[in-house]
Amino acid sequence: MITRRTALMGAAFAAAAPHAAMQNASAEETMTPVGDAVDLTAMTRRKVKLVAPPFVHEHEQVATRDPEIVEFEMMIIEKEFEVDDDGTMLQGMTYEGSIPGPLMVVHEGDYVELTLINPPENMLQHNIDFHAATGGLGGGSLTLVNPGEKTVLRFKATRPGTFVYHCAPGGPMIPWHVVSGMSGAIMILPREGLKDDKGEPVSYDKVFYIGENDFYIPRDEDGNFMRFDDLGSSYADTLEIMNGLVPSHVVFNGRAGALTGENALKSTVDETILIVHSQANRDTRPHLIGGHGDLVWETGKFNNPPERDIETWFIRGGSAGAAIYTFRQPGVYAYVNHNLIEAVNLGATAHIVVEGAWDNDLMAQVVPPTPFGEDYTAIYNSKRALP
Ligand SMILES: [Cu+2]
Repeated sequence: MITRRTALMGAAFAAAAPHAAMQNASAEETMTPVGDAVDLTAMTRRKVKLVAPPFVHEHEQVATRDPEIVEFEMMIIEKEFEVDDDGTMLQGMTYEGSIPGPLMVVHEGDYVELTLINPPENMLQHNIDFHAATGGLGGGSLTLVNPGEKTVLRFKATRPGTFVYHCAPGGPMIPWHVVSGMSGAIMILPREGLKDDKGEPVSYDKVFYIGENDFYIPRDEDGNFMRFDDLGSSYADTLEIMNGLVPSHVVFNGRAGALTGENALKSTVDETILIVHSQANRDTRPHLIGGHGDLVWETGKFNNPPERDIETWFIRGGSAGAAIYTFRQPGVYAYVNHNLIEAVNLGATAHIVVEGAWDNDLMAQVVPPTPFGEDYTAIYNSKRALP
């Protein structure tokens, strides 16, 4: 449960002394629900070290073990990020120092046991709300940690799918922490692995984890992006831009260009990729230019059969979706948010460089661009004439 004081904390933060207000409410003031003890001593425990996006820690697709307690550790890091090639800086908040936070993978029936650490160097109170978890604000009410505190949350992974997790410390802190980078995703696989639309098993060779963010960086009177000394001093101006609902940046994995050029993702013809795409705050519409979603769990929930042959899929703000695609042609594929203004002008583009042999049956250039010799003038003028 969240006390009145905790709930009001966000409002208090809007006042003049932001960080003092943020650090006043201690985790002790939240009421911890206590039920009958659960004996999990017979269960196997396994520690998993998280890997920074766009990659993911090693995992089985089909579970060969009985359900177990999977232990993760995440440290909350407040730090400044460069979000584009122009040197625009964001006062960011992160799980594990990356935007998005790392992708966690377990199987249905496993227990997730997370140690969440808020180092004393941080300025603010944080927590974690797992959309995959049941009760207690997704764990948010049991994980509120001040700088210098840590906590351990356990929840049972009962629903298979890809789900967002994000910080939700109360009031206006919630959207601010989320649009400052504090979100990530967890994938709960069915124990028997993924199934296609007909219920047949499918597997993937690799996972790419794309976390999309909308950033709201204020501009000064000259129109230049502002840079702030710390989180506290960035809050008021950032809130004003946030409330206008027009992001300054829409990016994959923390910055424009995080997954393009030298940072492009790599694959090969015949390789099957699972793309997990999360957006904790705002709707988006992934599209693989020159390819498709062979199988798409648009809502990310594996108990529902996937859709086939999708051109563009929709990720609702506050959710994570999953798509499987096997590359058939080599080349550089752009994976974009198909609001093309957001993709091209605001940053939401990734590249996947695919090696392999070109298949002329699927596509061929029959005539390369050539100057035309014939006189099309009469035809052109007739088509151009006003109706
Ligand atoms: Cu936070």
